[in-house]
Amino acid sequence: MKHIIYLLLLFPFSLVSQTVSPPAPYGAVPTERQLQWHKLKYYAFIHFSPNTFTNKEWGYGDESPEIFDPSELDVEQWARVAKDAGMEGIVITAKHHDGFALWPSKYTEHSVKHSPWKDGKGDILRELRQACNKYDLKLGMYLSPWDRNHAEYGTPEYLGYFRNQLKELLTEYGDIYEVWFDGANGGDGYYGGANETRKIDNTTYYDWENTRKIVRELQPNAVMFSDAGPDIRWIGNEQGYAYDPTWSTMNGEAFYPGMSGINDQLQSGHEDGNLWITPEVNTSIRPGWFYHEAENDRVKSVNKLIDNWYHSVGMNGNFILNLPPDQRGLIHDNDIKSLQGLKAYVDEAFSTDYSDGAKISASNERGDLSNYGADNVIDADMDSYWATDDGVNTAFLEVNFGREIEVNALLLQEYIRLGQRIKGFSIEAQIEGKYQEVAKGITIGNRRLIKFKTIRTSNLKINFNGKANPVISNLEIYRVPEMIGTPVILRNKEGLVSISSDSPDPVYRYTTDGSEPNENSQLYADPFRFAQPGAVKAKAFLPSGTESSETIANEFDIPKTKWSASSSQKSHSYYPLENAIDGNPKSTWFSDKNDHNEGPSTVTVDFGELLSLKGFSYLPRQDGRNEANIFKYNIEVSEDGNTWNAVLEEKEFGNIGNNPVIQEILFNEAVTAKYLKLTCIADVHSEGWMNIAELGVITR
Ligand code: FUL
Repeated sequence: MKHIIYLLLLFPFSLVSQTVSPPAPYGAVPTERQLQWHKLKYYAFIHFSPNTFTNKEWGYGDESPEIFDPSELDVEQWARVAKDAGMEGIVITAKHHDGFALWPSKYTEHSVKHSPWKDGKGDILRELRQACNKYDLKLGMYLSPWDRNHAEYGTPEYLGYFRNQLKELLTEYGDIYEVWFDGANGGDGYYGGANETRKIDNTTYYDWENTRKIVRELQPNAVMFSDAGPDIRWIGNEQGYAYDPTWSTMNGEAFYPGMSGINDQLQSGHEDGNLWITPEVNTSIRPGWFYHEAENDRVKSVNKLIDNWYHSVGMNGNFILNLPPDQRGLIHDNDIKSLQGLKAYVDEAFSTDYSDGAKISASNERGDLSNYGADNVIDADMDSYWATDDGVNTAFLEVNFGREIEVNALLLQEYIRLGQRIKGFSIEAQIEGKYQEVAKGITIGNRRLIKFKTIRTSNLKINFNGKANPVISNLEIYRVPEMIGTPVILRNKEGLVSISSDSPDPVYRYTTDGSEPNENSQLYADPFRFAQPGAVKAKAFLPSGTESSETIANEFDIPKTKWSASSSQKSHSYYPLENAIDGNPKSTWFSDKNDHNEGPSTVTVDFGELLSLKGFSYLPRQDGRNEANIFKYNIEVSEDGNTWNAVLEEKEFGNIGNNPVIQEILFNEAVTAKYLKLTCIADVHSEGWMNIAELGVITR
């Protein structure tokens, strides 16, 4: 033993260099096919079907193939637009819920075969394959499991049909990089003329284990998307936003496509989950997934798309952006304009990487060896990485530019072959000789873009806190154009108003007297008390100029300081009742679907004082889904909690399934009440549960 120690002292370097192995993987790690997908960033979704011609979002399944007749269909235009936008592939709705096949499937007559387009001889998927080849784009297939046209839907026979179609898609159209399985199922449909509601058991009906095997066998490199994987997962909203934290890991076995009430978990993933299932962030460039002429003026702005970019590509996800062709069969000019704006921003913002030529050092380098040195994060090689010694889970990188420069954004990438290890990081900049924190976050994963206020500095320090020793493959440093952002004004239960936006750059000026804010209005610093009814109006300004956002106004009624709530149905364990009255539209209360009481469920709010009520307001969940939204309801009020007075009976929130905006309902006459009871007679899918993002009153 003594001899060995002696030898170690004599030849530390040579011995250590032979024994230092790469860090051991931490937790779940990606498969080869997932790693290929992680190399992508941004691709198109195409929603095209009879819905394009009937102006619907969900076709019933009874649409005649005759109506599918695009006048100038040019699939090459789609590919050209996608390529020019910097996209890397296209995923197409080969079959949406209406059951119409965009290819001449052997297994159904409900397809392009019976459409006037190309006299029934056309095949959109074949044309798209060729266009993708021409523009060097990958091709992915969306095949809706729910089929509202098929007579056998709901019976075991349908599964054979579904699988046959899947096989056609996977054998006839070359390499497929992604297969998209949608979990949506609304129940009713045409079903070969039966016109009825058919419920299936999502956990067993599609026999996912064996259905997925078909994809593995026929397209082993394709990743499969669904609400819950197996390869990539839904981000839990259709607005195109991933937030911090976004774990790539999930306890995915417990989830299945179409499972409801799990959006928050899909959004964040599970820290230390046992499977690697990273989110794909999806949204449409328009409000709807299919083209509607009435939405031509509601195409997402360039700023909105930039925001989506930071919250998808920049938040450990890939970005799939829907570009729905119009009735001509072309992507509309307004959509193209926004796409080009995003492309111009990305090209400009990320053109100069200030890590080039900078000096970099680390607080610790694994085995003191250059193969794990800090330099690896700024070489162009994504397979080289900086790592620390085992047990050194807290460490920093220091970047010296050799001169003062302006910076305001960083890209960080973990070497994910070894798992997602970072659980916290912060960025400090040397300002006037002292390090000051300029940004921080929780997760990194494959890619994290973090934007902060523009600063002048010669040195940056990035602190990492790992679950295991940090393993970082890439660091890039940018000075991106500043963004104004749209102010969001919120008031919490205590009556404190906060103003923020998704951009770190702007300052906010506000008024509380109803006047229009301008550059001389009160500058927002910290949350301020506004415990009274009235309007707060705010505008965002870039600190360096007079450029400003539109005015955002939030009309507040009385504060909810004294309120408390109770419900007849238990709360879902993740979503407490307090969420319904906390002033935060993002936090939602869900009742527990499994807690069935006799009769309909109620929520009662105790205002803590007598109020004169002119009406009430209901905001359903704001995450892009509509399960558990209250559809039919009663309102009762009481002064003492014993005697109840029916104010509204058997009312409906019209179209709340499709358009989940705030519902402001006035009573016929003002009533005095200390208590308000909301009874949910039916939720939009009649599943026996409900949600409330925010419940409010109208007193003015
Ligand atoms: C949802 C579908 O119901 C929508 O129609 C759309 O296809 C979207 C991408 O997924 O679940």
